[in-house]
Amino acid sequence: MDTSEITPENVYLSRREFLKGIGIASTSAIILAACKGQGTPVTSIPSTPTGTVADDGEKEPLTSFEAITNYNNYYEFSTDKEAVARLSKDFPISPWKIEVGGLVNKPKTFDLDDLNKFSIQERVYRLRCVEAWSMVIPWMGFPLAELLNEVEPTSAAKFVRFETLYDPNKMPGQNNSWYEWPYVEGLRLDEAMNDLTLLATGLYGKNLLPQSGAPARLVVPWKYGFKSIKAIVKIDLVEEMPTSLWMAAAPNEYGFYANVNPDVSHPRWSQATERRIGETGRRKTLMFNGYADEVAHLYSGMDLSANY
Ligand SMILES: Nc1nc2c(c(=O)[nH]1)N[C@H]1C(S)=C(S)[C@@H](COP(=O)(O)O)O[C@H]1N2
Ligand SMILES: [Mo]
Repeated sequence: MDTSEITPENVYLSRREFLKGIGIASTSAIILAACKGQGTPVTSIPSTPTGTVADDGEKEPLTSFEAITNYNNYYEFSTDKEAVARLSKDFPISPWKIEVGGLVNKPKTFDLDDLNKFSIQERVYRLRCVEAWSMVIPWMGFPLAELLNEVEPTSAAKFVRFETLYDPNKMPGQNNSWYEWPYVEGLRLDEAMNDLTLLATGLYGKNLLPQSGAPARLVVPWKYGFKSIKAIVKIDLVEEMPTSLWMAAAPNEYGFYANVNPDVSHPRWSQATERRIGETGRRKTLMFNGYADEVAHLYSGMDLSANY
């Protein structure tokens, strides 16, 4: 992850153009069902994507489908955000299996049919990359807790470890020996069980495209985007804190918790503000990316200034 996160203007397509593109009038009703606390989640289940995410009375428009699917961090394909869509176009996402095991009573391998049995909700979340840009994305998915409850973690399980597919023939970026592949991420079990934590299978009402982490990726909206691991093939319940790919690559820059925090700078840049893709100017970064009401209790007693 470098500092060159300037978004070229051509990435931006207005919502109006997007809606025209998929044949929905731009005057379509905005459906905001449940909005708790400071902002999000907006846990409505509309038939068409919702228009905005509420934030202290301010409306934050959805990032366009074009931008969400053409400006991607996915190092298995490229470190060039605008090349990922093209390079991942033919990545095979079916059949697929996610092996869930470790410290559980009922280990299970989920195929795509199994994943589709969970009831899919829409969740509009901010995504805040550690590089200081952000988007608002209408995800489709289900709480990870539902899947974890099905396998029954034992009392010894303290963390959840996630792994992306390892296949350098299909993911050419994995030939880059700067990183220890496969991509690995982790959460504390209570973080993984929080209702905000999603296993996402779609966005804008459609199945995920390869560049967005198809067929299933994690979404942890109060943490920097790198925690939201794509193309998951393995989920293990473990006792020890997992070492993520980014912790291994640059331990002085990327920690395990990676909670969005405007007061803790990255060693090479400030995290106080962010560039919202599709907008000019910058927005103030919010503590826990605006989800403090939902998750701050998970960290009571922790020194957040050391929590990068
Ligand atoms: N497997 C894998 N997952 C990943 C990444 C990656 O390179 N490989 N990049 C992360 C980073 S840094 C971010 S910001 C988000 C970007 O998600 P998006 O491309 O859908 O916006 O995915 C995260 N998940
Ligand atoms: Mo990121």
